[in-house]
Amino acid sequence: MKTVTAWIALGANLGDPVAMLGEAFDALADLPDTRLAARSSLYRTAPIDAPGQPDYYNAVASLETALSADTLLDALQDIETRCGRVRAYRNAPRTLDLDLLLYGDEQRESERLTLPHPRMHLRAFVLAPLVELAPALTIPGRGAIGPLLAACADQNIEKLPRS
Ligand code: A4P
Ligand code: MG
Repeated sequence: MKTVTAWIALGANLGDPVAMLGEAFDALADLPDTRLAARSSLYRTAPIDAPGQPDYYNAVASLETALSADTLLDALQDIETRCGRVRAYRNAPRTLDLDLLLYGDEQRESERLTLPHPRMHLRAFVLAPLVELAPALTIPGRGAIGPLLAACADQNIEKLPRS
């Protein structure tokens, strides 16, 4: 079976975010034709572009998957819905947000799916857990993640000990 490495961002800032991210990792591990290859530590992060919201908890996962990018996005949205996500408005606080960061080295742009994720290279809450798991990773069209993370030094994030 031909597989692709996909990277997923997990985020939550309502309810019990730590429990929610644990459930989300379990749901990713249960996806069909997919192996959960790695999961990062959790990070407690100050909200970006979402003033006044509670802190977020963020993490990333890497998958080896035989699903297409579109089918994978459908599956991520299914998990969000099962975990109680209501799409109120853009950047609304959320029980669970799952974004598809990278699907191999694919680059494409549409309203439904833009790859790489269009804001991932600007966000310490994505880049720090990626550096933890894959320090040599590059983002197609954007460059190496180490220097990109260094450019986000003003963003407040705290790595939590693994439980
Ligand atoms: N979409 C297009 N490309 C993608 C992709 N690569 N991955 C479309 C996932 N979805 C993609 O997303 C809106 C639409 O984007 C989807 O219908 C999909 O078809 P959404 O998840 O429903 O809405 P959203 O999460 O509110 O929007 P978005 O664009 O994902 O928001 P952001 O930019 O990800 O920001 N601060 C901290 N500290 N931590 C966070 O996790 N998250 C956000 C959300 C803001 N501030 C944050 C955090
Ligand atoms: Mg999202």
